Amino acid sequence: MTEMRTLGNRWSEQQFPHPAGRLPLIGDVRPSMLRDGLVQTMLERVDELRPIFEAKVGPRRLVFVIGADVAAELCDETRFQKAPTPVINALRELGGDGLFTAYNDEPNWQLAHDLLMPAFTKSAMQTYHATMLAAIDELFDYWDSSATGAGAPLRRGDISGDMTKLTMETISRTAFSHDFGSFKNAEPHRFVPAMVAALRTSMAKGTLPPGLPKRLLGSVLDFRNREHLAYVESMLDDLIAQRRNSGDTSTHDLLGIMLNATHSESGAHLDDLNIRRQILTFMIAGHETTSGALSFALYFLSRNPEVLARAQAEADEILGADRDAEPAYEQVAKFRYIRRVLDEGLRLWPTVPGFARMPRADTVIAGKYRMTTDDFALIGLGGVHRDPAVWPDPLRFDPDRFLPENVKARPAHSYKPFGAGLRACIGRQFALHEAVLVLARILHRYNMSGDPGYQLKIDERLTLMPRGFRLDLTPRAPAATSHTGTNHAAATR
Ligand code: MNH
Repeated sequence: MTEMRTLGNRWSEQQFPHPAGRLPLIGDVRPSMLRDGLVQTMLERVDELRPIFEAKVGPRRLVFVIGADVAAELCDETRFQKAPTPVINALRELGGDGLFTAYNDEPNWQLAHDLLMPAFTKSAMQTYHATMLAAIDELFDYWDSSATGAGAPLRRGDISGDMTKLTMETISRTAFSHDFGSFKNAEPHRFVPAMVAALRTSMAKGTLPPGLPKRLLGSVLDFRNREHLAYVESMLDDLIAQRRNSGDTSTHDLLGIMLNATHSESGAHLDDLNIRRQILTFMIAGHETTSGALSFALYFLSRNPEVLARAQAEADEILGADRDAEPAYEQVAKFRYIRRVLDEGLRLWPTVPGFARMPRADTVIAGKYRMTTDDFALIGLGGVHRDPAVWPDPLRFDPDRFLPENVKARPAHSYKPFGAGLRACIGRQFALHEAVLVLARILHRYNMSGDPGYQLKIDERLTLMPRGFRLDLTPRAPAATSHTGTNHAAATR
C-alpha cells in the first residue's frame, strides 16, 4: 500500500463567501455540474466572489482562490508549497511517489527531479525534435488517407481525439522508445484504454465521500479495474526488464536515464518500481494536457480569422513554399505568434484547471484569513486567468496579450498554466516545443475551418478538453510566391 497523507482542511472554522443558494447535505454542488462540468459551472457562478470563496461539496469544504492578487501570494514558494489534495491522493494508486504525486519530502521526488531535469531543459528538446516530427508526419499520412477526393476537405469529427493520439505517440516514443502504432492501426493499442480506465477508476474512488459507500463502491470499482491495472503495470514492468536485460545502457530516452543515471552527489539511482511509476506519470501527465492545449488553440484559430491569417503567415514566412518543409530545432523559437496563440488558449482554458497550495508555517492570506499547515487552497486558474483587474476584457481571445511588453506590464504570477514553485510542471518546455511544432506544421499545410454552429463543450476529466469539435482541413497548394524562403534562408533571416 502506498502511504496516504490527508490534510484536515478545517480552516479554523472560518467562514468564506460562497455561491448563493447553498443546500443542506449537498452544499454548493448541483446535479447540473455533473452534466456541464464543475469547472465550467463554477466559472459562471463565482465571478463576483473574487478573490476567494469556499464551495461545499457534500461534507467537504474546498477553498478556491480566483483573484490574481491572492493567487500571487500563494505562488510565493518561500511561504507556500504544493499540497496533497484528495485528487492527488487518489492518483497515488497509479503514480505513487512518482514526480507528480510524490509528497514534497519523499526522497524519490528530489532524486527523480535531479536526475530528470536535464532531460527537460529547452536545449534537451533537440533530442526529441526528430521523434516529434516523425509522429506529426504519421498524423498527416493518417489525415491525407482519409481524403475523399482531390481538393476536398478532410473532415475531422473529433480533433481532440486526433491530437490525443499524436501526443500519446510522442510521449511514449520519447519517454521509452515505444511505438503504440496509434495512426497505423484501426484499434488503439490495448495499453491506451487500459491506462485511461485505470486513471478514471482512481479518480472516481478518490472523490467518493469517505465511509461505507466509499469502501463498497471502491471495491466494485477495483474489481472492474483489476485487469486494466494489471495489464498496464505488467506491460511497463516487462518494458523495463527488457531494457535492463538488453545490455543497452545508453541514456537516449527517459527510461535510459532513469535506469542508468546515478545522482552526481549521492550516487543514488531509482528503483524499478519507481521507474514504472515515473513512466506512467509521464504517460498520464504528458499527453492529455498537451493535446487539450492543441485542441483549444485550433478551436480559437478556427474562430478568429485575423488570428488564423497572422499565424498562417508566420508559418509560411518561416517554412517557405514547400508544404512538406519541417522546422529545424532552432526555428521552433521563431514561431512567436503561434506561441502566443497557444499561450492565450491556455489562459482562457488552462487544461490543468488548478493546483493546490499549503503554507510552510501558519500564516494569514488575503489580509484576513488564517491558514494553518493543515489547510490547503486551490488556485482556480480559470478564475485567475480571467481576473479583470489584470486582464482587460478577459473573455476576448487576443494573443497579443502575450507580447513581451504586455507580459512585463502584468503583475507576477497572474498566468500560471504550468503551476508554481518547485513542483511546477517539469514538462513545460516539452509541451511547448511539441505544440508549437504541431501547430506550425498544420497551419503551413492546411487551411482550416470549424463548424460555425459548434458551441464549445468541454469534457472535464483530469484535464479540460473540447468535446466533439469538428475541423475541416483543406490541403494547401504549394505556395507560388516570390517568397520561397527555404529552411536555410528562413533560419538565418
Ligand atoms: Mn505538466 C506538473 C500543467 C505538460 C509532466 N503540470 C504540472 C503542474 C501543472 C501542469 C499545472 C503542477 C501541478 C501541481 O502543482 O499539483 N503540464 C501542464 C500543462 C501541460 C503539461 C498545462 C501541457 C500543456 N506535463 C506536461 C508534459 C509532461 C508533464 C508534456 C511530461 C512529459 N507535469 C509533469 C510532471 C509534473 C507536472 C512530471 C510534476 C512535477 C513535480 O511535481 O515535480
